[in-house]
Amino acid sequence: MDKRIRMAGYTLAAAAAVFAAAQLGAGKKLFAQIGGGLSPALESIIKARELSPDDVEAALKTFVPPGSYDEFYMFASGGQAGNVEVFGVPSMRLVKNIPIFSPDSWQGYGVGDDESKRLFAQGKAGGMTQTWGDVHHPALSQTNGTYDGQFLFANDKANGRIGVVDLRDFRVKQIVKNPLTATNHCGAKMTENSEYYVEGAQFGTPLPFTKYVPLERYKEEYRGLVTFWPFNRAEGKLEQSKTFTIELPPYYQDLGGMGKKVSNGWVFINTYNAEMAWPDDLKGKAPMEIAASQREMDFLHIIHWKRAEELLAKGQLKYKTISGMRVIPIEEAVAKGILYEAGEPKSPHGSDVTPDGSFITVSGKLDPHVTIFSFDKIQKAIAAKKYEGKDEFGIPILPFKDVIEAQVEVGLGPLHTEYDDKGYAYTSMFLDSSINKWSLDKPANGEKPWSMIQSLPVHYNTGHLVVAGGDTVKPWGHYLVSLNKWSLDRALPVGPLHPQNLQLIDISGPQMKLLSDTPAVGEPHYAVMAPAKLFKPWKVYPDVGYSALTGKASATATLPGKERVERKGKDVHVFMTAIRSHFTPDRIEVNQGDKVHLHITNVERAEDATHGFALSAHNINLSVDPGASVDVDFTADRSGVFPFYCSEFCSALHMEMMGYLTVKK
Ligand code: CUK
Ligand code: CUA
Repeated sequence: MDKRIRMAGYTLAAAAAVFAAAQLGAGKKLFAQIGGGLSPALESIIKARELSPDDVEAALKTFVPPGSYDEFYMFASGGQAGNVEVFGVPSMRLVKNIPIFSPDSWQGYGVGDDESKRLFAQGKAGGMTQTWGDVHHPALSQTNGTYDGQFLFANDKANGRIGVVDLRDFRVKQIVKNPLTATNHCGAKMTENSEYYVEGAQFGTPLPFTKYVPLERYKEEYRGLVTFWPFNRAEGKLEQSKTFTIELPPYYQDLGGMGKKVSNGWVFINTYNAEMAWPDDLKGKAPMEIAASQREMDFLHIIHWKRAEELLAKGQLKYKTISGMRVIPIEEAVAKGILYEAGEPKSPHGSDVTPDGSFITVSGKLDPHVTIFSFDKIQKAIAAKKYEGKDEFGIPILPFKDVIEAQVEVGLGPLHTEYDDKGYAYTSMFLDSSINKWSLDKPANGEKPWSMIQSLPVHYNTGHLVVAGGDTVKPWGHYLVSLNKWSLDRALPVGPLHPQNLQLIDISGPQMKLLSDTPAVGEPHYAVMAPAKLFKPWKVYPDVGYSALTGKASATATLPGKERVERKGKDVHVFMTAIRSHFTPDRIEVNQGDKVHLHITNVERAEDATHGFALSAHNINLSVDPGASVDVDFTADRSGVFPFYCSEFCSALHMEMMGYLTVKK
């Protein structure tokens, strides 16, 4: 595009931009001498960089002056990188990586410390330690249907796991593995007061998946599921022993929308592969992408989890115990009015409940519409027992025409929908590469309900999108980020694997406006965004000797003056302190074959006083944050001389912050 042509409409917009900048208090010097026009300095920058009025406006809207903070946090999935990345919005600056399923040596996570060893052990899948995960859906804890800034949850699709992050220190505290299912997906959402984390399976397997059953028995013996994990907020833990699971047909459970307000107590889970196809291409079976897309309609699962919870508490719900999990069979869920279905157009993906809880937007990858289900109509059909039949598992199917409110033709490849604070919905269009805005029942600007408003091209292959608070009862709106897969020509080329592209869009006005591109790493499936003021992270740990994993005083913390080495047979315990710029003790001598236990406490109270502990040739690096106490165990299996040193440049004498581990043969 020729930016010079766009310069034509410049003057008016520039004046507006200058005004906006003055309001922001930004660009103090550049704007100092304007009286109705632009300063020559500003004009020359705009010319030299060939900026259009839109560019200037976008720059001013996203600029966060040095020393100032962003207005929102965004927690974006890192996909196959196994982490969650934290961005400030609107600047889109990366402020933190939260490693969950994959190691991060900077933060001393997954490289030797006992804490991550314990977490990785909790997260064994099929008995094997996994050192990566595929994070799709971050979720924030909620109070009364809105984010409370306390906890973050993330699923690992590849291994059917969930990680729990405490947002006081932005560290993962728990990884749980669902022993029934190999994979998960819709485990994305929290119930209104974080009573449960809701995890849906993705691919059908026998229950448990560790039992061999040939694929020929797919329909008979493979199953899907949804597991409700109670969240103990005081402990910051999901409670595996108190979970309940509802067995589901072996359709592939995809995304789930949590009921809100009027629909609180319900969850609406998409499925695809109602065909129950299974693969065997060498034997001439149709490939899955064809076999699983035969039917015009799939099934939306409509689940009354609140009733299941109540009946379970009263002992009125039958369940089987499989792998230590309480599993409610399909027949029982149907008999007790917990499980219903409704048809939904071809290969659906997103299922998103409106802020008032009245409607559920479902979009099919192979259908050009978004379909809006009415919770009220669903309730009426259930009350009247008005079914259009049952599926092969005996689950009643509500008549499609009776339970939908509207269908909006949005275009090709609609995936996910979020909502703003003004009565509009935004749907990501994978095939069209756009974000499409459409009206709900009561749009603030008085447009026709259920109608298309605007389509904004994005670059490219958008998957999810996120609006600030867009899946809560009270969205903040203002910003939307389109989470695109591969940036192609949008950033400096870096080889055949392209960076992802997060595009920030201003949705505060009647028309959406693209503000910026941010290349990122790892596939950004979903993200959640919330005002910065909700979060109260610690600056240092509350006490000296704090264990980040347990959230309590560490039993092995070392206070200054109490440093020592204790030997018990082959076990050598080293109680060490770290303070600028010294480790005490700084000499550790052991015999080959000894088991070494280091207990390192950072006794600093200053904010900028993290010490690293890097031990040569042992695959160990720790991050010992102010107040934290960290343990690491290893066997001194080779003789030699191994320097250890502080791996954070913590002071002028940081280079001297070192010591030796010597291992005698
Ligand atoms: S999914 Cu990735 S774009 Cu796993 Cu939520 Cu839709
Ligand atoms: Cu401590 Cu460098």
